[in-house]
This record gives sequence, C-alpha cells and structure tokens, in this order.
Amino acid sequence: YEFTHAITRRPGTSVVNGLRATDIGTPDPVRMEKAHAAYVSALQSTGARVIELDPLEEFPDALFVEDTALCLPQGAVLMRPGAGSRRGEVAHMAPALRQCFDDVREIADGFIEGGDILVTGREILVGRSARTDANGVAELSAIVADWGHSLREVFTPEGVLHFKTDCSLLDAETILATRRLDASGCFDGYRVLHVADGEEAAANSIRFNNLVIMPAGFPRTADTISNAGFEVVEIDNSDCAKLDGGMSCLSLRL
Ligand code: CIR
Repeated sequence: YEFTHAITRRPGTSVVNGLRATDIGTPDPVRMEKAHAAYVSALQSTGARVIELDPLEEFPDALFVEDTALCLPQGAVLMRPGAGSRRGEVAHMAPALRQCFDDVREIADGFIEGGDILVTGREILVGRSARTDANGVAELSAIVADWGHSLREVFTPEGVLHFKTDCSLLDAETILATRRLDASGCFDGYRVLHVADGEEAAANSIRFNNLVIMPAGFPRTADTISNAGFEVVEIDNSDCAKLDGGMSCLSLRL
C-alpha cells in the first residue's frame, strides 16, 4: 500500500456505453470527469506522481485501468481480460508500463482481470470469476513465482463482478471485506474489518500511502475505518457505480 506512482486514464464520452451487469441508468460523463479529477487529486495529495493517460473512445471501459495489468515491485504483468470488449485495452496500457518497468510479462492463453487480484503483505490472492479462469490464474502463478511471490486461488462470489468488488487491503494484514466474501474463509489468518450491512459497495476502496480512499455515501463503514486509525477520503462514485466500477478499478498503483 506504499506507492510512488499511479496510472489512470480519463473517461471518454463513450463511457456511457460501458459494460454493466444491471442497467440502473446511464453515467453522466461530465460529473464522472469531475469525480475522476478528485480521485487523481487524492492520489497526488499523498506525494505520488500520477501518470494520466488520455481517454480511449473506442474502449468505453478503459478508465478502469486496474483490469489491464498487475504491478509488482519486480515487474508488471499484462492481463488478458475475460470481457471481449475490453481485451484491446491492454495494448494501449503496455507502453506506459514498459516505461515504468524493465520486466513486463503477459498472460497469453487464459483470462484474468486485475480486479480479481488482491496483493497482501504475504501473498497474492486471485479470485476466479466470470472474467478470470483457471488457466489465467495458473499462468499468473508461474510468472509471480519467478519473482518470489506465492499466489493463492480463491473464488469471487457468484454475481459479484470482481474479487476486489468485495474487498480491499487496509494494511499488510488488515482487509476490509463484505461479510459474504469473508464467509468463504478466504481471509482466515488476516484481521478483517466488515463493511456495514447495506454498505457492500464500500468494500471497493483502496489504501494508498497515508489514505484510505473510499466511495462517498457509506457513513457507517467510513466510521469503522477511521475508528481503526486510518485517514479516510471520500470520492463521489455514483457514476462509476452504474458500470460496476469503484475506487480500485480507476488506477494501477506502483
Ligand atoms: C466492466 O464491467 O468491466 C466495467 N464496467 C467495470 C470494471 C470494474 N473494474 C474493477 O472492478 N476492477
């Protein structure tokens, strides 16, 4: 959770066509752009440098950069998104990663999206999901083993887009999670803080340097996190939420 850089991509006007599991309305690109700028400012306020990439109109979901790669201290891995309409985003992220890392590997065969990967202080958890399959997990496991990391395959609950839709890392051994995900036992051995009932969407937050950046509108969970000693910043996520996106999706952190 200590980073010197982040990579983001500004939303384009095509974001109105972004993927969504259930249609609860069209995002407003203007309001989304404002929220995105507030998110970038929050990242910068910690002293990190944010590399802001230009919108990619041909890929409506391209602002959700997290799904295109995994960044580790030893190198980056280009993902292979399970969502066909998103697969082409990866080639547009590769140049930025090649500038930041000497070692850039890629997933060549299986499917895996960054939203299904949680890096903790001791291991890399990857949730199989509708977007991430066993082959993708196995390929990533071999790559990160080369860099000295151990990877554990877990399962994203049915009906939940990504593993990190339902959890985030708060510090090396503390995880914020929904009760439904924690109930699967995947966090045994960690300290787990639960989001408040009815505030499940607050689970997609990020610890970024001194801050926990969380979506606005979840006051009981915000209290839990700040009572645990973390400094909380809230960002309007009402438009990204219409596309099943949240705080983690909007950046690659390195
Ligand atoms: C999608 O369905 O792929 C996008 N609308 C949302 C991606 C959110 N990304 C993430 O949770 N890492």
